[in-house]
Amino acid sequence: MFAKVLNSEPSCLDNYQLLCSILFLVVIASFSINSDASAEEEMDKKDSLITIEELNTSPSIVDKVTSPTNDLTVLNLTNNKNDSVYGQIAAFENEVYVVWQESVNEKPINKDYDIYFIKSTDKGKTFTDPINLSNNSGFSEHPQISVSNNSIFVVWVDNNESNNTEIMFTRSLDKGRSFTEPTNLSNTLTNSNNAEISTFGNKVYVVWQEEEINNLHKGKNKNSEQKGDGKIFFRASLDEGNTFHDTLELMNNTNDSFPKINSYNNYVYIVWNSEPKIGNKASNTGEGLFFTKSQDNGKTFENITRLASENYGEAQISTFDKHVFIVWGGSQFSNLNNIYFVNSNDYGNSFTHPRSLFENLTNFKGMAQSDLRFVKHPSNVEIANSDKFFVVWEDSINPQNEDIFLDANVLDNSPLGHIINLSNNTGISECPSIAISGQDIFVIWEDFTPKNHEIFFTSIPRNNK
Ligand SMILES: [Ca+2]
Ligand SMILES: [Ca+2]
Ligand SMILES: [Ca+2]
Ligand SMILES: [Ca+2]
Repeated sequence: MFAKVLNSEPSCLDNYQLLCSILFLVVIASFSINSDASAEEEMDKKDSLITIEELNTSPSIVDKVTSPTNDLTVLNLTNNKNDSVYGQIAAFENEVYVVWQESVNEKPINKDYDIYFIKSTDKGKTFTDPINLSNNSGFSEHPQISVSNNSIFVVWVDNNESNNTEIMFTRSLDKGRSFTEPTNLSNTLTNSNNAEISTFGNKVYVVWQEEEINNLHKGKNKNSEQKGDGKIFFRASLDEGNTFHDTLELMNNTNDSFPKINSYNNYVYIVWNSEPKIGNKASNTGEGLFFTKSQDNGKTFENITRLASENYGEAQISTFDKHVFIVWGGSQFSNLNNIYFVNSNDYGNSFTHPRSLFENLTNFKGMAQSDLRFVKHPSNVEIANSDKFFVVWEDSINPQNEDIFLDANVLDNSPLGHIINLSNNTGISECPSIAISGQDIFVIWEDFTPKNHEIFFTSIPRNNK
């Protein structure tokens, strides 16, 4: 689509454009899980929520940023000549689930991509052969995955059914052994993209961006980059994705939005950015980072609040019990040199003002910003939580290399340090996704070090003593 690439750093979008010579909207990987089992565990541990103070009192992070990496085992999950991109990960108990988007042929012409799924039953030591979830001739892209007990839910964007993009949905009720025929959740005449999914118990929630300009309009304005209004759409299922309620429109007049969603008990939380529109600088009330929540399983949503009006990017949201954590770095629209966050301890009724993760840390330790050399232009921030929140992101090492970092500040008494370079290789490593189950942290990302996009995987014990 018509993304403005203001950021010269490689990003998911940039590399993909280079490779495929096509334009499209990027969905940055995101997800987090809330299983019932972990929820109960989380209730017990709610008072151990990571706090700002805890973040500030870390020992030196600079010294520990790279050294532990050599101890990590990194698996190439795809290891083929096809274009393997946009991986997403979820975990439940000993099982690890991964979805990604891959070209059917070595040369990804004609946008012939499908959505693939693999699983591990041994905490990521071994994985099954892939299942093709989309298996159509359309451009199947940007999968998202969520898990609740034995049920796995996947959405992606596909243009197979019509001349615009739709949000496709499939589920597995048998731990990924089989999946249902995909169904069309959006079913609109306009482009439906940037989908995200959240699951809690037997409830399934999907949010996406709907775009006014569709392919019919494009026929009249070929090569036009003018965009119409965007909208934030939402659908809920209360029966494990068997049926979905009608679509709700949460906000209109948005622009280049990447809505994110998470849920806990009856609460549903949604956050999204809305970028400035060209020629519409006079009024900026529609720009920023926005939030709304539902207390009734997505039946109704409360007033929209603006969490940030500057230094905002593509956000991610995570929650457990009464705690809501929203974090963001830069995006292809905004080049931030920090990671920002807000948090709520009252079910999203009120949030802190935006704070920056590393500036606070720097000031506390008296470090110069230049010492934090691994925090240049963090982007594609992802978050997951169990009783605490874990953040991964990509950042630039040099113009030819990006790496994946994990804020492991919450690794209790761990010798691993506090910020870990997970990829630590020579090529572009990007688009991380993170999941937590029990004492294990699982991270995947897209890596071009093999001179071909592959999905890389690693796991880290939370308490590596
Ligand atoms: Ca590949
Ligand atoms: Ca396809
Ligand atoms: Ca559509
Ligand atoms: Ca790298």
